[in-house]
Amino acid sequence: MSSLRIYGIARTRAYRALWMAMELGLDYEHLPIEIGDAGARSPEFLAINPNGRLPVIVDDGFVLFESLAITLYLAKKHSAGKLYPATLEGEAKAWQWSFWAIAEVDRGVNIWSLHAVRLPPAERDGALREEALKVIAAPFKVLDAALAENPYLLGGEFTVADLNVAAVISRAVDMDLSAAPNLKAWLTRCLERPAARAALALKDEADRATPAEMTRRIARINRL
Ligand SMILES: N[C@@H](CCC(=O)N[C@@H](CS)C(=O)NCC(=O)O)C(=O)O
Repeated sequence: MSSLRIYGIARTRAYRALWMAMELGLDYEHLPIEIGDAGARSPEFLAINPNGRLPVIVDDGFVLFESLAITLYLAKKHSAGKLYPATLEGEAKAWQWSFWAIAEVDRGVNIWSLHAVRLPPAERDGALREEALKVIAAPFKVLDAALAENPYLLGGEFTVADLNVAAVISRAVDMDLSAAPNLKAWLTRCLERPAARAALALKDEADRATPAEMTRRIARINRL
């Protein structure tokens, strides 16, 4: 039995942890728990993650929630000096981009994707979609400029900083990104990595199997 368990159906932010685990070639067990009362809000799951949210990991008895804390932890544990930066400054930059992604673009991309792609067409709200695009326009410009000189966020190599930001905005691949050509090329580069493709395949499969009622519930729970 593997010592790492990743909880959360791949449609959710568990996709980020799955991508990192695959990138690292880890042996892990995936428990595709759903959101809501039968899954992440059940008493058994709340005993592991009292937030009732996904993902959470249990690594040899060590419990960790927050998707990007999970990817940073796994990268540092298994790939220090490679996927996880070797220097103090490199580490700080990886944190910077990770916190930036959560604070600046996570919610906007999620709102956009629900109201552009995931909700049934008749239930999409054009005003919310436009508002989300306005909110992410400035941070996307920042990201595009940061990628003007180098292929990856910390320089010449793909690191956990790229994985975290690309995973947070992965649903932006369906957007018109012509105003941000560096961002677009970098996102494609990141999402074409074999581990990203394998994790995305799980996510797409879970997306396809998600009934409209669940997508409505996601929008309702998260006020998106
Ligand atoms: N900041 C958290 C957010 C976790 C989160 O909101 N997960 C969603 C799924 S993507 C969830 O479990 N929602 C269900 C709920 O809140 O009941 C992280 O990045 O892990």
